[in-house]
Amino acid sequence: EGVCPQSYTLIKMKLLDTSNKVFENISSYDIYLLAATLRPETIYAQTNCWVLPHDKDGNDVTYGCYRSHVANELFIVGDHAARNMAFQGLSPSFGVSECVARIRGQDLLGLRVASPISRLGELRIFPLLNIFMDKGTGIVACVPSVSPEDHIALRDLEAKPKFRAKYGIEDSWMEGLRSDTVIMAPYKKDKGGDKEEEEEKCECIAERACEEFKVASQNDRNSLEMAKIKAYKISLNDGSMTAGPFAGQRVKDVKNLIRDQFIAENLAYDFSE
Ligand code: A2H
Repeated sequence: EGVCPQSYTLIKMKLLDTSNKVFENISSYDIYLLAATLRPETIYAQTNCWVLPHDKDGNDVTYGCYRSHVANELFIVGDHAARNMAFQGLSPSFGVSECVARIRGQDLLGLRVASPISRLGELRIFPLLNIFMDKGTGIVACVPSVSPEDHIALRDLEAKPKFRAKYGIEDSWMEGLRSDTVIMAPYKKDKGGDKEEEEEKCECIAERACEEFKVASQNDRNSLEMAKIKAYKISLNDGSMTAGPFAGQRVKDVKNLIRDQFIAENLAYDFSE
């Protein structure tokens, strides 16, 4: 961090529910949430969007509503991202970011966004407590079939009615979310004592990795880290696409083509920090 630049893709998601009075001063704008991802090719299987409602001490977290490079358009992002975006063509003028309103992460929970890349098309915003506001945009696209962090956070939310209630997430919003898949890869797991390996084709890579490393909740940070490394490697190096126009092709070969296509279609932006 700091030394080595990170290259993200920002996925553009239009906010659909803006009737709440927290949006009253900006309701004439088209408002987009931007999620930062290293794996744009997985977004076909995005199931929801994550924001941070409060920090570790329970203090409210806020996002800025920043004017974009296009008239009448706002981007909801963390302030750290907004500063960098102003130098990357994503603000009204070079180096200048203009925040027209602030919105609490908490006030975004449960709202719907359009995610035209995802198979679901319309998604809800859910809380994730492991978001860093100084990384990416502070908004994350949830792809539970590929990302162990996303899988386990979604499962925690599903399994804990009190947790859901605390953030106003309705039970019916959780239905069927985890079944969407996008990458198939051979999953090899050590059988235990001997060196023999079991190999199977797998489309639920994140779930398998969480099982293998016995990740019980999103608070199991050590085992989750191992699951993340394994799932990341397998899905990228050995995976093939099962969704989208490049279905059947190797992830490695088409990853950048898919990203470039999203950018050409104005569904995503390049972003580095
Ligand atoms: B990735 P790195 Cl399918 N705080 O996107 C916490 N996590 C964040 C974040 C933030 N502020 N901003 C982005 N991220 C997540 C997809 C994905 C991702 C898949 C598999 C692995 C994976 C869907 N979620 O990341 O610290 C985003 O999740 C594994 C590392 O900059 C982003 O890519 O290396 C990744 O972490 C960026 O992490």
